[in-house]
Amino acid sequence: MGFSTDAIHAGQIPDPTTGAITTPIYQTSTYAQEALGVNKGFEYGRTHNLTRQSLEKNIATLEKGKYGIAFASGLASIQAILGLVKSGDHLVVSDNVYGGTYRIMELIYKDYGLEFSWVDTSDTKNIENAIKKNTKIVYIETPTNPMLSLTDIQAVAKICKAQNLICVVDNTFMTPYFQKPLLLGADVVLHSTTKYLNGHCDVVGGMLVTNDEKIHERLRYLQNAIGAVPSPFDCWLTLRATKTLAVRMKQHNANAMQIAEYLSTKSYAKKVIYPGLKSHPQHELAKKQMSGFGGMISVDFGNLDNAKKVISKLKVITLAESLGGVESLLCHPASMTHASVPKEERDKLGITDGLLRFSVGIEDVEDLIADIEQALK
Ligand code: P1T
Repeated sequence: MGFSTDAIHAGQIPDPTTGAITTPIYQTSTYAQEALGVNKGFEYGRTHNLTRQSLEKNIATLEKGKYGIAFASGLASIQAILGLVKSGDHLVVSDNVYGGTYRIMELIYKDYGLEFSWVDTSDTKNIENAIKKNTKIVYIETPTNPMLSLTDIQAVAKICKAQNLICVVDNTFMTPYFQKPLLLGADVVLHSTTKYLNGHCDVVGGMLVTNDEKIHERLRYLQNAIGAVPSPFDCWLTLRATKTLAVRMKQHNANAMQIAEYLSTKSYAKKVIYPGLKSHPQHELAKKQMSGFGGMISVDFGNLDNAKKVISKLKVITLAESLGGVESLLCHPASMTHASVPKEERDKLGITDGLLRFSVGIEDVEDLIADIEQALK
């Protein structure tokens, strides 16, 4: 089936009682059992929920995976990934990831005996050099948040296969509409469904997708044992949202391309980073492993004062954490999403005080450009 047909139908179960076309919100914490050990396959809300199962099947289908495992947030799904390894194990991770990913690994799980090597995974040699005897996982974000640096998923998956390592790809920025890591050889795809998959800034959620039986079994166990599961209502909202993922992503992409091109002509913008621009150092890789460039643009305005001026003048584009919603948002990574990354690390990565990250929404692009134009003036 085509992407949109799957998005609209996969995992959707007409209600067996009434035939309701929309999967209901099974808002229940438990289920009646006919006798001891006799039930309909549903025992307790943390373990089983049909709205959640529908969402899991839906997103797994879009990612070309067999199994989807839903979580209460993107970070809860990252916690589950860390449950695939144990104290003394080592992970190689992209040096520029979402600040919260850095925080849970370096500032929390390191104290539980996990080791992390933070490397620039845009050069796969750095990954090979960082792999040690106790390495179990290579974890990449591509494009990275917020520098939009790319990693060659196929090349990393090949390294992982050869050395029996688990390759995890955070596909939050691209969504399966533009990038399918499992088809490129990755073992697990990770999402903050808070972002494009839900797309309306009204749900916090996470999802893991895999084709690997054993990894699925362990993740399913962790989902229930840790208990960071999403509510039935949040699953229902996200299930509703994936139906329009294709049309939204096309518009995010078209708007972002136009805005990135517009910003590239403005001298105020010292550096415009967007994988769709020829000036992006990995534009060729972007064309190879992605079928679009997404809705995220990062712009360096030179210094904090300039960045503050832009922030204060924008009217339609709103200053806020998060991304991937229909409304355009603006973020100052150094003080917001990446505040838990030490300043010297941020400086090394290019997350300067003058850097602003645009999550380009699907409003009329003329209005967005007019908003930016009046702010730059
Ligand atoms: O916020 P949460 O749903 O827990 O997802 C965490 C997460 C994971 N991976 C990526 C690439 C992310 O961008 C995020 C969350 N990011 C933001 C809140 C942000 O504004 O960048």
